[in-house]
Amino acid sequence: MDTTSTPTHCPYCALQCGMNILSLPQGGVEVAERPDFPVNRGALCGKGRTAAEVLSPGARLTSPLVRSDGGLVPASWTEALDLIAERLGATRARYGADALGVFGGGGLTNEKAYALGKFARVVLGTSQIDYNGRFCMSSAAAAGTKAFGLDRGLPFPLEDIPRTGCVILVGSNLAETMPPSLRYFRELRENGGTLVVVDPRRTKTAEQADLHLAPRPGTDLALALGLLHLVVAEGRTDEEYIRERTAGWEEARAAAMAHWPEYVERITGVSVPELREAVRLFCEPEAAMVLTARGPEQQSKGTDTVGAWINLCLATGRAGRPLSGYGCLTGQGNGQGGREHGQKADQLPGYRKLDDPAARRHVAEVWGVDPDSLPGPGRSAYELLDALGTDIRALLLMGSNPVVSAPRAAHVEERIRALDFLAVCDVVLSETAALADVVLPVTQWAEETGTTTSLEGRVLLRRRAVAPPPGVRSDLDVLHGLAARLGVEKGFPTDPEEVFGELRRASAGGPADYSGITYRRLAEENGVFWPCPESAEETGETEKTEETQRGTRGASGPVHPGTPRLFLDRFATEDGRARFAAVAHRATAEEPDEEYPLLLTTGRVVSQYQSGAQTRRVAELNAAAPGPFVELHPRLAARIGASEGDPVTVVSRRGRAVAPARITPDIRPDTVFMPFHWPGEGRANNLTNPALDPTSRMPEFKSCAVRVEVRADVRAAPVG
Ligand SMILES: Nc1nc2c(c(=O)[nH]1)N[C@H]1C(S)=C(S)[C@@H](COP(=O)(O)OP(=O)(O)OC[C@H]3O[C@@H](n4cnc5c(=O)[nH]c(N)nc54)[C@H](O)[C@@H]3O)O[C@H]1N2
Ligand SMILES: Nc1nc2c(c(=O)[nH]1)N[C@H]1C(S)=C(S)[C@@H](COP(=O)(O)OP(=O)(O)OC[C@H]3O[C@@H](n4cnc5c(=O)[nH]c(N)nc54)[C@H](O)[C@@H]3O)O[C@H]1N2
Ligand code: SF4
Ligand SMILES: [Mo]
Repeated sequence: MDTTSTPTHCPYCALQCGMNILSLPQGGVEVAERPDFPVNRGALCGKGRTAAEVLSPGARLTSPLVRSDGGLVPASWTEALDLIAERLGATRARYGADALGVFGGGGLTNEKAYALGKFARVVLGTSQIDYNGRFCMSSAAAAGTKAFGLDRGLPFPLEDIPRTGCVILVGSNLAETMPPSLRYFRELRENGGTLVVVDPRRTKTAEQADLHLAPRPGTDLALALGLLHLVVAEGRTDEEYIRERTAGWEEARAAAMAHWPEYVERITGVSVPELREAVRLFCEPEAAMVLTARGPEQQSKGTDTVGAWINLCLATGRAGRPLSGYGCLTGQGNGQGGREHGQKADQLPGYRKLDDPAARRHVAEVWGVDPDSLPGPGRSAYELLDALGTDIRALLLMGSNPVVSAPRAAHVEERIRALDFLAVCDVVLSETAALADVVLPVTQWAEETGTTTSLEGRVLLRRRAVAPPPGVRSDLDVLHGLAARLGVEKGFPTDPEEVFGELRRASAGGPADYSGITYRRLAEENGVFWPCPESAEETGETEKTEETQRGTRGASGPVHPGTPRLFLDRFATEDGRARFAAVAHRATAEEPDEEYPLLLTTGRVVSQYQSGAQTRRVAELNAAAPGPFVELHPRLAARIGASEGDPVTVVSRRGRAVAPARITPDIRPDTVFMPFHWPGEGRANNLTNPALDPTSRMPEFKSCAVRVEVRADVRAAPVG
């Protein structure tokens, strides 16, 4: 037998790097470069390179598990599915459909996300569904929808970055979170463009910047307003663009004018000369971009904050024009598609709204149900988790590990333990799966076919490359089996291409229209950017790009080429104009005080992924990033008597976490940082604040008030 090579994509982040999976003649699989995929051109980070290790039976689950005498014991699929259906049915009969919760994930393929949303509404009849994407880019999604009428993470492909004049990268550490993407920013600088990084830490990404602004966590809103103030004061606005393509400028302008540079300097800690320099770098070239990631978004004012950064783009004519625009760097493998097809509390497929009667009619027809039978919008992720064991009595969870990743995690863990019944589908025994009554072992990326939508809005085909081990079934199989047991025999196919066919019809005419996308096209074209209606004639939108030339004729007219670049002619609002946000600075939900004098912010390291459920099972990654740590500035360390490696205790109003000190001048002295990838005593989310953004319902992962303590027996001699 020869080695076979299958082109596919990485299981982890939203860059969705192309890779080849080699099936070796002696057995086993290897990840290899796939230089023909244009986004990463063969480059992979350590997580992608080692992803095949999680496929091995030693690392993962291979049998359903059922709780018995307090422990989890192997069971047959029939037993496990029967038990879940029976318990969900009994809970619904006793307490009503809304006592059933469903929690999904942005790592699930489009097909799974779609089927999960449909399962909740059609089979369970519950409104109580949401997913971990709420904790991810929901603030940017809300702000983008308000401003542009449409939320697609990047409204342009990454290949545009090297050709713009300046990029302001706000709260993204992409050198660690999407390493192959760094190439685009290097090329930008080689071409004479500049990079401005806004991060309270001097990260690996900030090291690449021409200018690094290090604001206090949670003050990006004031920072953006201060920059806009200077844009106006220095006469750098684009009045013609503002007149022709926007609405709401007067109010936004007045709000910015109230944010004097000296006032902004006091709030953010970024000096007035630095603010002026950022404005100069952003405004001098002909084109420029602002990109945000979790730093400014994971705040209880994340939506307003992103709105303020969009205002800066709009006031300077830098949105909906070639090589200019605002974009959000989506995080999870299918962070984009996962937010479009119905696993969100308020949503129907195609990015339709659950409370829109026309959307309900359209989707109900595709599903063959009465529109009135569809429940209304439910609760957001944290609110749903907070309600477990009270009005939500049973939960089906697929693709998330909230025991590690949810804010105020000890409380969330307690709520999960208070459930009458928990069923978890996962590839590994995650910390959350370990609490379940039934665990179902499911197939992973390389063992199943499906589509994901990358941070560029590019829909991609992830192909099956290897057979799963015996005993493992796909999430689609699980939903099919449960639906049948709960009386819905049809409508939950197990073939992903069939599910995608239905998703195309359900999304047709919606904001995220996939109806013109087929598996065949995805395989041939290295992905297709949505919106992509069935036929180019339907919209008359044929973009004048190479993609158009490639389009051939389909059954119902010319094939739509897909839409790599959005908003060039008009924004997706009713009148085609972008909307300024009228926003003003406000404090974080929890400002430091005498008892909790410091700010904690949290995030990621290059060698672990999210809750670590997958990457903590890979030896090479664990060797590189073995456990949590607390980053402290040398001045702070000296003041509390901590030396490098000392166990320090971080205390907030929610709880405490213990981890070794990592002392570095690369962080602000008033701020400490912890990565959130680990459970146990170093769990960063013991500390985080579930204060929610009023619009996006995003929790404040990026700032809460803490104090840091060193045990008396390890305390270093006081300095100075
Ligand atoms: N290695 C690795 N890569 C990943 C992931 C992973 O877990 N590990 N997860 C994927 C996912 S789902 C996501 S969402 C992305 C996240 O990708 P990023 O957003 O790049 O990751 P984070 O580390 O959460 O946050 C980025 C930066 O925000 C800074 N920051 C903290 N507080 C503030 C603030 O108040 N303002 C500003 N401006 N910055 C602040 C932090 O110091 C940090 O350097 O990464 C994806 N890629
Ligand atoms: N303090 C702090 N907390 C944070 C953040 C932060 O910056 N700071 N970031 C937040 C963000 S941006 C995110 S996205 C969340 C992510 O946090 P989680 O939602 O916990 O994400 P993962 O760890 O990726 O969990 C995915 C789980 O699904 C499993 N899985 C993978 N693929 C599949 C599949 O196809 N089917 C099924 N059934 N299971 C699968 C994995 O093994 C894993 O157990 O964390 C949030 N939490
Ligand atoms: S950057 Fe993201 S998609 Fe690329 S190899 Fe690493 S984890 Fe995978
Ligand atoms: Mo995320």
